[in-house]
Amino acid sequence: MDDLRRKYLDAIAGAGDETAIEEVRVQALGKKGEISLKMRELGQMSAEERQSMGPKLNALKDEITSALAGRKASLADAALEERLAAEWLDVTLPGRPRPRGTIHPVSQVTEEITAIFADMGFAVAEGPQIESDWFNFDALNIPPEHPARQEHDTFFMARAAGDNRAPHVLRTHTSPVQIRAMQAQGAPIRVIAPGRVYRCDYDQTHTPMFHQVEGLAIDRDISMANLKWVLEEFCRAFFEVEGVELRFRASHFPFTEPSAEVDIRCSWEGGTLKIGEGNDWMEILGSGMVHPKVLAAGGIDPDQWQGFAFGMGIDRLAMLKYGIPDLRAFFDSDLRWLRHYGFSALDMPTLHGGLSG
Ligand code: 2NM
Repeated sequence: MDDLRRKYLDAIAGAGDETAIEEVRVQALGKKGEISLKMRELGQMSAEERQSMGPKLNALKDEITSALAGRKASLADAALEERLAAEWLDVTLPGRPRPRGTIHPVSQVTEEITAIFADMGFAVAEGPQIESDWFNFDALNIPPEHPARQEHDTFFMARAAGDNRAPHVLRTHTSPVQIRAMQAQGAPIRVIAPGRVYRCDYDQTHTPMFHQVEGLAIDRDISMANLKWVLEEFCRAFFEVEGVELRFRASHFPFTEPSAEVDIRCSWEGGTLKIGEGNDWMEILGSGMVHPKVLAAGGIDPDQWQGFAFGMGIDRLAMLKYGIPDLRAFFDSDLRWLRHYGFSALDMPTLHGGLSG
């Protein structure tokens, strides 16, 4: 009995992990374990022998059981101590500096516009910034000799010497994205195309790269009335004022017929702009019913379908909404300016959460 006791207590003391402990337990107390077998032999002993051996074996079993549990606990303690020693944190260290960049007003306003039109069922379409002249002009009913081609201040890409095909251009509007969307999806369709556009023009109010968002809705019975509702709903949501009032003025674009420029009622009293009140009007966008030739260029049958389109400048909308006086500062990458006019990366605009936080 003493040999048995020594053997197993030594084995337990020498067990280095849980697997080793379990091995010792099976060897001693498992179904076919050495001590279990001895206890089974009690049945064949004389009553006298049984009376002396029984309690001793039971005591040995208890002692080994508690030695196993004790060893297990001390191994767990040691493991915890080791982790605590390895995984520590100096809470007196200084914090990391907050990131110093912010969301650019153009990005913020693009997200706001996208959220408003998404709520009205418009998907976002994207396309290349380098376009063929067919997508940028011809498809939009601006043939080679049309005066609008000159008015667009187009940047032309270089062709290899001897290549006499018409050069590609930096897109002068995002309309080619809408042509591509018509070709890819067909009708009915409801998309907006926000993005960078380029015109060779640089002064107080123009930068050679700026941002536009254009919208397109085509169905069997879309009318100018739908256009007016969509644009009014947009302005109410974007400028966050209930009483917006729009004025549609007859105009001309090659890609729409009829065409209208849209003004918003505002006041400049005291040098600050207020939208929705006052006696001034400010032009904010262009629009119209998509020209049949433009639908055809998009692969859509103009005898079956009709729709409206509109376009506006994102940079200018950002200046108006957030009181930013100088357009050129948009592209200076001045961190102090960004910290003043920029937005937190954490409050993305949603209609339910308030557009501009
Ligand atoms: C504007 C004004 C009026 C316009 C037209 C199209 C297209 F591709 F569907 F024909 N997209 N955008 C459009 C119409 C743009 O911007 C002042």
